[in-house]
Amino acid sequence: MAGVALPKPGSLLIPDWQQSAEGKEYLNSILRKKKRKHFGLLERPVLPPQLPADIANYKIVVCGKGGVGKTSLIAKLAGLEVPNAHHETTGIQTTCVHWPACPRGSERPVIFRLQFWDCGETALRKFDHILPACKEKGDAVLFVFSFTDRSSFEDVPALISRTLGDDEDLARVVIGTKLDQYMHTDVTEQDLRVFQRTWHLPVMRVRSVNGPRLCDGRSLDGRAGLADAAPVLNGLVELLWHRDQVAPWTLFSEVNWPGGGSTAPRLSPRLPHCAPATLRLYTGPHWEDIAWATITGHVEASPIRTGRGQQPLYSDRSLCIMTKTAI
Ligand SMILES: Nc1nc2c(ncn2[C@@H]2O[C@H](COP(=O)(O)OP(=O)(O)OP(=O)(O)O)[C@@H](O)[C@H]2O)c(=O)[nH]1
Ligand SMILES: [Mg+2]
Repeated sequence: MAGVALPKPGSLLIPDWQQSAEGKEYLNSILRKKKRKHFGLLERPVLPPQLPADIANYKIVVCGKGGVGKTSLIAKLAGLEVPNAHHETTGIQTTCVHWPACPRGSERPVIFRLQFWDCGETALRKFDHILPACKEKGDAVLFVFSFTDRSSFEDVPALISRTLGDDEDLARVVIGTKLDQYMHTDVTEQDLRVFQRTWHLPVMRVRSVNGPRLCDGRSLDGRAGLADAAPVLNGLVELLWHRDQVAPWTLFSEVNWPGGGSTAPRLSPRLPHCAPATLRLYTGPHWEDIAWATITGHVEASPIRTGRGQQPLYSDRSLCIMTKTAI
């Protein structure tokens, strides 16, 4: 299980940005009448024109022993009602969570669109096709254990080996649930320190319990729920951002482009033999994916495809061309 260089919390994304005046405006896009808004697969938050944002999509697989609290964790992050009783998740259940955050040095916040794939253990055991389907184009796997069930914690290394091969490049994150059940805790902080020293994996802790309700006594208070979920969501998106934006890229070449502008220059760099690859260019605070291409030593990266419509995209800087072998 390879260890990855982890970002220091707050080193890539502005900590507590959601509590700033600007951050609160972006948070409003995922709230409606004080409740959390829920988005279907094809929906996204609607932002007024004065609040520009990029959208970054990630697929996150959630696995762990039956009853540890996978479904409850996702419900808590999505602002849904956390189930009081255990109902086994049969098959795969997907849930979309949107979370705005702001990279350091950037004027443009990012809406992280996290698509969680919750797979029950029985289904995984019963049907061989479920795990590959979950991992396909996945970005991270959350390995969930419960603080009240020591065997679920001790099984985490084996669970990781069962789920991912050494060559699979999804981020690995360990999450301990039921932190509120401290009277019944079976896993100590010392256990977690030893685990982290041994495996070099990020470990998060959660308590997936319903927060306060609105005056109607029924609906969950969306803003209070967001405050509860913020530490986990911020930790998760910073890891994903690091993995996506910083870690795997190697500098291939740099192009001097003094004028900048809204149309990109023609680039036809010679690439090393690493086909297929993604080209990526650095334009100040952002990385832009500019092309997917099957490369046989040569790639045309023009016209450059970006996710930002017609706006001028590039500042007066040189372009760094980064390559990444496709996963
Ligand atoms: N107090 C407390 N209870 C929790 C927490 N997380 C989960 N639970 C409870 O644990 C039980 C099982 O939670 P689920 O989320 O259904 O577990 P699961 O991992 O999805 O289970 P499977 O779908 O069978 O794999 C439920 O009764 C939850 O209410 C937590 O953080 N604190
Ligand atoms: Mg479940």
